[in-house]
Amino acid sequence: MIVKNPKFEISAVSPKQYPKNDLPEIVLVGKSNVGKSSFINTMINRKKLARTSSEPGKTRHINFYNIDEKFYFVDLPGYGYSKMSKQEQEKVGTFIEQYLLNSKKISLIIFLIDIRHSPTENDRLMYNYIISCKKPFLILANKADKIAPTKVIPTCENLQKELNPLMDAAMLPFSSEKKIYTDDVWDYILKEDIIL
Ligand SMILES: Nc1nc2c(ncn2[C@@H]2O[C@H](COP(=O)(O)OP(=O)(O)O)[C@@H](O)[C@H]2O)c(=O)[nH]1
Ligand SMILES: [Mg+2]
Repeated sequence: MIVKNPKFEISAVSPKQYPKNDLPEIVLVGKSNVGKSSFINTMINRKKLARTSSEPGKTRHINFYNIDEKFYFVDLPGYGYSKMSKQEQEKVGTFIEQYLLNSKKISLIIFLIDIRHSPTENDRLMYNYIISCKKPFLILANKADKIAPTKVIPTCENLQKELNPLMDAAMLPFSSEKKIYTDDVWDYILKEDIIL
């Protein structure tokens, strides 16, 4: 898909500020630094629309990016930021869960993990939470540029087995660094009628 006019719309701190229209939302979930904001920039082919690098001061902000008035990419705060107190991390977790639970417009949850590592404890908690939301979701094994191209598919399969032994969730590799696999993700989004 060619994105023509992506716009940053709002950095919401409370549900009152969420956009008041019926556009579907594609939500990015994953630990801090896994590449959520980079994913958005890569998909829309813009360098800096979504702010990258973790900002611990902005952990309660949900950023809405309006993509050609067709749908939103929603950048949720990352969990597991190591410099944050446990208490603060728990608050972030609750904040993320509240959004996932209450938003009626989520059409896809994109769950990012790092292709180089086994899912963390927090990843597993979040994965289980996402399953309990009963909404469509896609797992992306990000930073695929960091491993040899021939290892990408077998590594994805292993990660999928670890996280989802039934292997019934869709999983694709991704790399913002190399900007490969973007067509696969667009194909998935369009094929599954996530956006119309
Ligand atoms: N090698 C590589 N680095 C990436 C990739 N995606 C993101 N990064 C880097 O990882 C860091 C965190 O990315 P960011 O998008 O801010 O992560 P977020 O906290 O999940 O939003 C930045 O330094 C990015 O340049 C990727 O696919 N490959
Ligand atoms: Mg980010």
